[in-house]
Amino acid sequence: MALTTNQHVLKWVDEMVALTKPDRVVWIDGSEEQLEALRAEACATGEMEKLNEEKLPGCYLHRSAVNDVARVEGRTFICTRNKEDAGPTNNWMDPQETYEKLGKLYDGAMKGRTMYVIPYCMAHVGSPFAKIGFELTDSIYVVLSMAIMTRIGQEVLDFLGDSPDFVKGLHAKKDLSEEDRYIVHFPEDNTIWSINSGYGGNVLLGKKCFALRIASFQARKEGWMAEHMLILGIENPEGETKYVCAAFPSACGKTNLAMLIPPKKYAEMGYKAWCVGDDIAWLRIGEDGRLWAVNPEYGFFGVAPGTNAKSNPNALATTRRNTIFTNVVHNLEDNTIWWEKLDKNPPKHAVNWKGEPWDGSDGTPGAHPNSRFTAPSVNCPCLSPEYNNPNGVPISAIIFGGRRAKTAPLVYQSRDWAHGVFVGSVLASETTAAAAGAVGVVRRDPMAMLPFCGYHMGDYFGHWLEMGEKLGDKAPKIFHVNWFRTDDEGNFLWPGFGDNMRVLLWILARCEGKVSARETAIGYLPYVKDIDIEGLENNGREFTHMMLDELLTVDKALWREDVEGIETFYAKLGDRLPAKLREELETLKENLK
Ligand code: OXD
Ligand code: MN
Repeated sequence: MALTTNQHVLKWVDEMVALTKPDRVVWIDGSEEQLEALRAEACATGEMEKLNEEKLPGCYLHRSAVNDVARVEGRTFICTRNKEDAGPTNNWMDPQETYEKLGKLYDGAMKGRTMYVIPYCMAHVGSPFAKIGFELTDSIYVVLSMAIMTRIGQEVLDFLGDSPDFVKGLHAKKDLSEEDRYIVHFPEDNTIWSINSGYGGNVLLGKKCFALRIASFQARKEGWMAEHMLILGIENPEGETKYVCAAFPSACGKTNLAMLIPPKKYAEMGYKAWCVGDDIAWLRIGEDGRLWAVNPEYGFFGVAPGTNAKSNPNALATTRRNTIFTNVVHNLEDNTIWWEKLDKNPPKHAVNWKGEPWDGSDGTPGAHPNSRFTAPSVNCPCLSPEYNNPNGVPISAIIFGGRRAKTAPLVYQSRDWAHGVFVGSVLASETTAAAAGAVGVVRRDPMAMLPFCGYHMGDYFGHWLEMGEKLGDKAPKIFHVNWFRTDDEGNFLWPGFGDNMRVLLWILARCEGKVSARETAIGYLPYVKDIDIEGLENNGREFTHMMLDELLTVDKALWREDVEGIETFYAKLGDRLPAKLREELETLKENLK
């Protein structure tokens, strides 16, 4: 039975039912009874397996199809009426043609199946940031995952009332055909269509599809920002907390930074770190003129392999209850789970991510490298007390970061907001052995939004510049960090992890005007004396001022090479690239002479 009388919702659901022809339609009210019945049903059909209730209470294992294990950027489209509006960094298809073409694929796609109607809210129900979406899906895994990742159910419908302002998401698993797999966005119609996938990033439509691609488009129209950023609070011994947002391309330790554990020395002094979000930030200018951020999500969809008691104890603790694991190893000895680098004891009697018997002896990984946990935010031991504040948290600094072996120093500050937008716009990271293809290739990923910006990147940079003008002197300061500089043997020069806090403290001191800096060709760099290295070790050796000095050098020849890459990237954006950013590039070139 429909749970709303909203005619806009009912009419659209009817149309989608007529198209996909499910046997049954079930509205998700968000109650524990309903979710528990769905868990039982998923276990009965083999879609999920219940794990050891004592060791992992409320936890389940799911395996996706082996041809369906990651986001598919090549099959992801932005369908704006005018092709130019999607820009050169997005795949584009004509909206009308796409509705027709995909309409044929959806026709009868849910025959013999159940359609679940999930009302969900990104950000806190009732808050100024809140945006409502519906996902129609034929997958119980999606329903249960959305129930972790977003706020769902009756309260969302009550908040929506009769409004037509909601995002319409349609997902059908169909037959998981790779050739007919599509993740398409119609930003001008607030619509998302996903078909032939069951993998989280393609089918949990509240996340990348809505909270980044559609929301970035809405944000430009409405004067706010939807960014691929973590939100972290640092509390000092006096009990004052300052917040930063940070954008990193994938494989740069974003979740680790979001859940940072202060080094012992700082913890003893009374410093604390608080996680507000690990992936997405929605930012608005508050009544006080400052920039405020919320995490619109309700859970974490994190990469499992590499998560362990040393790399990220908070993330590990977050996954110990009410979590869905996807494509990890099933340890049959005690009905628990395992993944590479969880510990040094792979189970002897286990099933790998493909569902095959596995004991690790053939050298193949047991968990898929992109295997995931879907865990409720409330589980996180360092979750910020402000996480549930509907007004969000005020942002002091925005940090961009990439993986650069040589070029970028440990940290630098932009000269002003426009220069900071330039720094974000040319954000780049070098490929690692974790991904297929050559290692060390520089990939430009502006603001870490390359696969997630729902419109033309040039216009997106323009929107950033406008936000800076509105914020004026209340704008957060913008920084760039690089935890990944290496020596000539490829060893990391900086210990990273919790010790990144030492760099964050310099950043916050800069925001408060408490520390000076030296001006260089690329921006402001710290004086060596201003980053605390007391008690710091790297690779078992004492960390010295000389090492820090090396991390804070700017090699102009390398930067001149980088400028060539920037020019190629900017050329791609054509005349929608704001003139201001071209000027910033000219200034950099001049400074590097
Ligand atoms: C993610 C991603 O899964 O950025 O968060 O790819
Ligand atoms: Mn992400």
